[in-house]
Amino acid sequence: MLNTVAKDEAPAAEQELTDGFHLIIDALKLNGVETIYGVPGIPITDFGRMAQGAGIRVISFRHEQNAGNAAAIAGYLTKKPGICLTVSAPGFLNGLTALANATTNCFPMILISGSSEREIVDLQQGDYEEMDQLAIAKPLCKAAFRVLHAADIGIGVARAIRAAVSGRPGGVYLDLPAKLFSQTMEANAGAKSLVKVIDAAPAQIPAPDAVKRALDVLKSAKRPLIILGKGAAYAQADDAIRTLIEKSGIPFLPMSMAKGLLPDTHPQCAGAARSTVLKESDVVMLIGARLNWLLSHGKGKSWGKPGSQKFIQIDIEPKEMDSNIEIAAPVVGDIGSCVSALLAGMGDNWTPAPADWTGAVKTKKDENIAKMAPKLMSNAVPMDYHGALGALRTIIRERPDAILVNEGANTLDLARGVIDMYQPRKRLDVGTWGVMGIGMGFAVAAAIETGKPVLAVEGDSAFGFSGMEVETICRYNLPVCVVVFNNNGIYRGTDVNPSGGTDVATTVFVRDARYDKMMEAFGGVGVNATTPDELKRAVNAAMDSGKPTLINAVIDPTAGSESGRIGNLNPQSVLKKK
Ligand code: OXT
Ligand code: ADP
Ligand code: MG
Repeated sequence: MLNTVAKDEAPAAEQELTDGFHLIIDALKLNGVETIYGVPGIPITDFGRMAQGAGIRVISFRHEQNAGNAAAIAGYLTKKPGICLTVSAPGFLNGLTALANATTNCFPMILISGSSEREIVDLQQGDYEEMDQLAIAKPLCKAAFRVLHAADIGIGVARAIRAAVSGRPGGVYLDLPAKLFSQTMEANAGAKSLVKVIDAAPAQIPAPDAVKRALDVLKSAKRPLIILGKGAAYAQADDAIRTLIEKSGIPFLPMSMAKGLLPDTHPQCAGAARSTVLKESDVVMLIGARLNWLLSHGKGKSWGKPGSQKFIQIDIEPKEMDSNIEIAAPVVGDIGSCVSALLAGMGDNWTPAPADWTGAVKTKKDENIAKMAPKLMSNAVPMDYHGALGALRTIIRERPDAILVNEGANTLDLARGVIDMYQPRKRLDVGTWGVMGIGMGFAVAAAIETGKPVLAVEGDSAFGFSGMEVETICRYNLPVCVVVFNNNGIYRGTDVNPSGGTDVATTVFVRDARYDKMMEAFGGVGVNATTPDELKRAVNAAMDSGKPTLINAVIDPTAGSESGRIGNLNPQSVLKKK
């Protein structure tokens, strides 16, 4: 509240006033917002200061995309919308990639941007950072709102929160024109205009006949499979999901960010028998996972013969059903409610999955694990991916509550297979879009939201997209250890310019760069690691000390493959190569 007095409007007693700045802060605090991720500047510099003064933690980044990614993953980790705050036009656009990525991944976040004067923007008269931000944000997020009057701030914030977390979570844009911040209104009326959102993400109970249909399909299965996606991890229904898996005895395949929902070392985990279970299962139950490209759209050579597999899908979004193939048993609702209903319907005499099927899955999985084991012992110098990842795998086994952030191509795909996860929501990665640049934003928010140590395993290219945020990590003294897998480039460091010209190849970086020096520049710890043993010691020291650390892990530049494990998605020219 303001102490300012509006003398003209105070007839008898002086009126106490509030303004847009205070109302926005009060509305956010009323709804439990504790942290804002952003970049200051016109017109939100004072807002950031005042929010900090009012006890909200305001984390300033070097680039809005990283702040946006931080907000998005904060939303995923907490089930509350993460808040990103940016300036107008260019700052807004920088945050927009993260907002779109959050929406694509079903992470709840709110991008709040200051904007220029409506009257000038709408007449296109060339205001400072002029842009019709609301119109631009709309197609890229779940909902977009603009607040023009101080009296509507409470409703505007409430609508943004509800839109972000209810139903399928996603990104929401909230446009706050500069004039709004200094608009005043009578303080009591202002306080009354605020809205505390009750039951922001209401339970969505599945229809009983949908549950029965799903159980009937499941009962008929000879080779059932459960696929757990990041929606299942997000739902925080960990105990119910574990009970469902164990009671049914069905092998489960975790999608990348669902790894650890049940430990990867769980006897029913089929992560190491992926191809086999996708191809040979006859009933597949999807829990919070979409049949998108990451599951080859549920058809084609990764799957069984057309018509040989039936799908049950649990999802909060009805439109997801039949998106790619026919879903025999759609179960629409929130995962906690759906899984509980399935468990209740299974009763006490459920027959577990047939032993010949679970045995076959186990055999394949043991085979693949045995095949990988010797590679993880590799002490080759320079390190290959498996040698380096073998060291990191041990560290996560010994520190299962650490959060693993992972991006890159080979660095991503190989780490996903090698590093077992043991606890839910501990693996954060490039998600549905395979987007590079999430690394440091995710790492900062993971440390802040959970207070746990963070290990960010980054390809050298991937790291470059958000690398400047090592300063942010040092500034807030966060327990983040970044390991840059430095193979001198994108996929490999050995490509040559096909023209024979003096420019290096398009995928190649400065040879033998020392990324560790970047962390040292800001007072953190930098280490150059050339062997798995050095790498392991440096990561353990970082995790023990909690000091911001960057380890430049020197990786054989010839070791990677084009696009990691998704090289098949690269279009090929049919013409003869020049
Ligand atoms: O069953 P089979 O026999 O098939 O075996 C499977 C498992 O059963 C088995 N497995 C195991 N065996 C033993 N033990 C264990 N524990 C185990 N676990 C599993 O292993 C195999 C493989 O299992 P997996 O991995 O589960 O299965 P698979 O077949 O790979 O799964 C398919 C997918 C599609 C689900 C999976 O591959 C996946 O999730 N992929 C995600 C890929 C992805 O998103 N990649 C990132 C994008 S690549 C590219 O676009 C890049 N760019 C362009 C760019 C991007 N992305 N963004 C922006 C903003 N701008 C540009 C760039 C610039 S990557 C990139 C940088 C790359 O360079 P870096 O330097 O950063 O990285 P390096 O490559 O390291 O140099
Ligand atoms: P993955 O990439 O791990 O396969 P996706 O992002 O494709 O996962 O799918 C997540 C799915 O989970 C989305 O379809 C989303 O609607 C759904 N989802 C998210 N939260 C919930 C929830 N609480 N209850 C039910 N479904 C949810
Ligand atoms: Mg690389």
